[in-house]
Amino acid sequence: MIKVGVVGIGKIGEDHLNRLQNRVSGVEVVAVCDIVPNKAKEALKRLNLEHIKDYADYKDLVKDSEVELVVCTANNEAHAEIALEALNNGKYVFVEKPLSMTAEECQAIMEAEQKNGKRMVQVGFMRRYDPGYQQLKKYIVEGEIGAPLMMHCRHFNTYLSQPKDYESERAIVETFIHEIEIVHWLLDEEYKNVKVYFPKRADITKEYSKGLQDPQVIVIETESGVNVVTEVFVNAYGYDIHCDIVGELGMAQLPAVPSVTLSKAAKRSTDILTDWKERFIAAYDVEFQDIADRLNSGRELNGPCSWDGYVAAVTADASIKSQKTGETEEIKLMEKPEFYKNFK
Ligand code: ISE
Repeated sequence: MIKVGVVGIGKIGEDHLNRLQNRVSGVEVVAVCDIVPNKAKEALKRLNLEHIKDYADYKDLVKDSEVELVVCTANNEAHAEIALEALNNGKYVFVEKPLSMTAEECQAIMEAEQKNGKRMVQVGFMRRYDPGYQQLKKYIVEGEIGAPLMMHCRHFNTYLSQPKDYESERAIVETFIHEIEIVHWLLDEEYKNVKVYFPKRADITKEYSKGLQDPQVIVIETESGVNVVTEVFVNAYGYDIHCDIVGELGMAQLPAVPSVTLSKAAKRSTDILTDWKERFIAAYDVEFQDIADRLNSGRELNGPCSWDGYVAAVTADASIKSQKTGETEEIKLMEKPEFYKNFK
């Protein structure tokens, strides 16, 4: 039984707490912590988990000798600090995406992990555990569509579902970061450069206080020359995720979320999700179950690792630079440490 401490009990933190305690087997949440007084307490009450220890300071949670795995769902800016504290105390750590806000912090996390001599970090990029993306990966690996040549992704969030101070950079670091990671995993090759285009701005952006550019079109070129075009639109008609891969022999497309067809008033329609949390709920369950099973049986973690978090951070930085310069920006990675070379 793996003993878990959850740091950060916001929306996704409470979700993970519930998932770990009620849906994943072989884990037990023994402690929680939130920087906002009473926030964790209220969540524990809602979930009927008042017996769980509630720390005011995450450092005390990390030091708790019962805690073996720290689940970090605090705000993005705090990820690196919490991950480092966990690693320096020899604890496994699951960090929600992004691993951290800067590539330098990701490097520090990798260094601290390596000092432990084994894989200790998993990043919450849950899409790898979604059956649709797994099928896409299988088709690529088995050569079903031949060598991939180009990709078209869409990451659409529901109209006005983001806070009014949402910024163009956040659309990269919080939203597009998923495509950065999943495409890197699907194609299994490094990126060369990125260019961000600003198409005609949606009128609704007038309501955003920090000059949000929405939508954005981002083009990544990989080392072998695959072109990956992603449309990011955080004020779209619903939560809609697309991923099409065109290869030399065929095309593979991520399926839409199944929904009953309603025929009425001489029309046929199907629903589109509106809340992103519903789209990958099952993928999160599978990811945490995999972590629990591996740790309980002494096997190594094998999901998105800190190197993947670093690649995502460098690519996000280059994308943000391109937003500002309007130019194609290079994606320059450090030499991959030996330690990470065998991880897929
Ligand atoms: C959000 O910030 C996330 O983290 C979700 O994983 C993503 O699907 C969503 O589109 C983002 O806005």
